[in-house]
Amino acid sequence: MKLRTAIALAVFALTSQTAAAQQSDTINDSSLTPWNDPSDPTVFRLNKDDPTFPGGWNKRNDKPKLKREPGPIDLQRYYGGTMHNAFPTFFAMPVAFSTEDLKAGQIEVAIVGSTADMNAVPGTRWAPNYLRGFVNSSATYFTARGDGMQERNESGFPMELYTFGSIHELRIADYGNIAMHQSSGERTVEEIRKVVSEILDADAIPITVGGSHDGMYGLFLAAADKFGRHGYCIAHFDSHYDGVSAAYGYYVHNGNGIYEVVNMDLVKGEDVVQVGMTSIGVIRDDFKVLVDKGMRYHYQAEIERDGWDTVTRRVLDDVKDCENLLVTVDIDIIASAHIPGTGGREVDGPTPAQMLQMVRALAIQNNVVLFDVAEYNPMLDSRDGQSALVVTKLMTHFMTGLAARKRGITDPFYLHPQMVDDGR
Ligand SMILES: [Mn+2]
Repeated sequence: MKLRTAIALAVFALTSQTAAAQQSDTINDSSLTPWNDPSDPTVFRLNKDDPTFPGGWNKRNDKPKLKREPGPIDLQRYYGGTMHNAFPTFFAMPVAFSTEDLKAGQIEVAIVGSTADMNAVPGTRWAPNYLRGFVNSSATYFTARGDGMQERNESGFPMELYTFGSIHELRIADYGNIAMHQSSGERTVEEIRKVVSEILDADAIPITVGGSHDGMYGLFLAAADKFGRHGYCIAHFDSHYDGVSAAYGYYVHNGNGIYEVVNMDLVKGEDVVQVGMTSIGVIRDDFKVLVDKGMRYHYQAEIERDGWDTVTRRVLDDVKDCENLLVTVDIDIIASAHIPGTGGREVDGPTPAQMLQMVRALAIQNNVVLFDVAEYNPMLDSRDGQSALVVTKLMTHFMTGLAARKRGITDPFYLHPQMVDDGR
């Protein structure tokens, strides 16, 4: 072969590899959303004469994009002060509406509210907006030293000092809420896939917060569209194993996301680890299907026998070679005395402090590409917002871990020396 031909072939091979990396085969694979198959008689017929069909519920408002340069928008009237004076965005952060806004602001973390609401006890749809108000009242001060993102993030933020890798060091935006379709979990999941993809396309880390756990299939689709089939793994924390094959005939259900993602072959079974289950699983056939495909798991019974610290190390070991890690936390994993505001309460399970350590450790050890805190139901929360406080802390501790990793810290259990020095 002539040298020139060889070079041309090599360049072609490189270019096609790049093209393949940019376009995941999941994007146009209709078998991943089988509920849309028009040739299938079990597909529900919708009323096409309805003037709000098909997109009234999730039609985008283009006004925020008019007459401005792309970038995060700072909504705060005041230079700083108490959070009670702040416009209620997550942590008083600027808002963004598009991939372009996130890119222009070099945003690293975009917090987006999920309003999915398919738990047997409804109410998770109110989670994100309730949390915005709560976050602002629980964190006393904010400071906007100027108009820029960096200034906003540098001070007045509710730090978690454990690592001294403070979340001031991250560029954060509030990406608004993801609409839920009131009659269709499938449509809601499609919208979750779309909005979360906008964040991933900006190479930012989405923190999805609030909604019921059926939303996780939308996260899994978005992650596959970005990182490719088998391109990521999942750490799933939950009192329930969410791997049931029985979902009353529906593809989208808040107890079957793990079963779906493995059986749709988006993620390999061996790339899934489940932690904290207290209930059904081991005796079921669908559990055996997942385990046969390599899924790893740590029941609450194992935690009771061996202790939280030991099991935490096992979990970190399970995912240590994972290139892109998606972490999803159903807050019902935490013992219900600490977290009344969720629809699937279990009395046993870790304390908030133990879960905070876990999410911080994962954020330090792994390249976490998406962090999900699901199943917060403010309608069930105590009046003082006990559960909202735990959800807020899960977010801040995760971001503290990210900040520590950004500083080059690699020990997942790193604690700042001054924080563990007893003063002698
Ligand atoms: Mn769950």
